[in-house]
Amino acid sequence: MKDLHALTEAVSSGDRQSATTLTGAALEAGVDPQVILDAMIVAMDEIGGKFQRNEVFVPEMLIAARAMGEAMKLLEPRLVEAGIEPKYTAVIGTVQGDLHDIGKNLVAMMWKGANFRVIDLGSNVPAQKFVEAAKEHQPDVIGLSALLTTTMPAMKATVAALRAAELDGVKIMIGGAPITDTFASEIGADGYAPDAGSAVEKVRAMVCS
Ligand code: B1M
Repeated sequence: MKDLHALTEAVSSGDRQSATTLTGAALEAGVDPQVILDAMIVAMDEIGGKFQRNEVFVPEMLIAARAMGEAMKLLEPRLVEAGIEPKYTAVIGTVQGDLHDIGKNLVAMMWKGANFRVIDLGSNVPAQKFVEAAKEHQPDVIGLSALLTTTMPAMKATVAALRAAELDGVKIMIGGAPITDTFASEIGADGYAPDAGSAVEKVRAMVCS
């Protein structure tokens, strides 16, 4: 449908006004809310891919996510009415001792854009709080972020606490500037993503297969 291509384009270019107007028009025209949501997810996938290839940067990602967020205000009540809920849940946070949250927020936004329910615990999050949130929300994936070499041990301790809690089938993804694949293997995480675009691909590969 022509207008949904326009909606994808509006979200990926961060055009909030058009994204909202086109979402309203599609709802008026009786388009299935899931189909409208899918058009926005395509947009977030596009922008995530461009970010990975360094074709766009943080501001473009932020304005695309904001455009989707605005359009979602119209769409969400209709998704709820139709009984359409995100299939997967993620808990995310920056580990204890670390106040950096810009990268973590980008990953959270991209996961929301991929239609995950995201519970964001914020920054400076103690291991025990991740464990409690995991028990409460039964997520499919837990994302840990760290930006300081000095908080990498807190990430290791958080993974250990989550493993000790024996949570059923929960995957753990880690990321942040000093984090590597090798470190992820060393501390027993299930995966690592270098940026917010790859974090979407990785999370889908981890939990949607
Ligand atoms: Co801080 N800081 N900072 N800082 N800060 C760095 C990280 C640093 C590299 C600066 C430097 O020295 N060149 C350095 C760390 C050195 C090191 O450990 N090797 C540093 C330091 C030392 C500090 C303090 C100790 C400074 C001081 O007080 N002496 C202090 C620590 C405070 C604390 O946390 N306890 C501190 C404080 C701060 C501010 C509060 C002022 C502020 C943070 C504000 C905030 O986040 N709300 C800040 C900032 C802004 C930075 C820099 C400039 C930018 C970080 C950032 O937001 N990048 C940073 C230097 C730099 O990077 N140029 C620096 C943009 C963001 C989009 O990228 O976070 O890497 P990033 O996220 C990426 C990926 O890493 C990945 O995806 C994101 C998007 O692509 N990713 C994930 C992140 N999390 C992921 C999770 C995933 C998957 C991917 O799965 C779950």
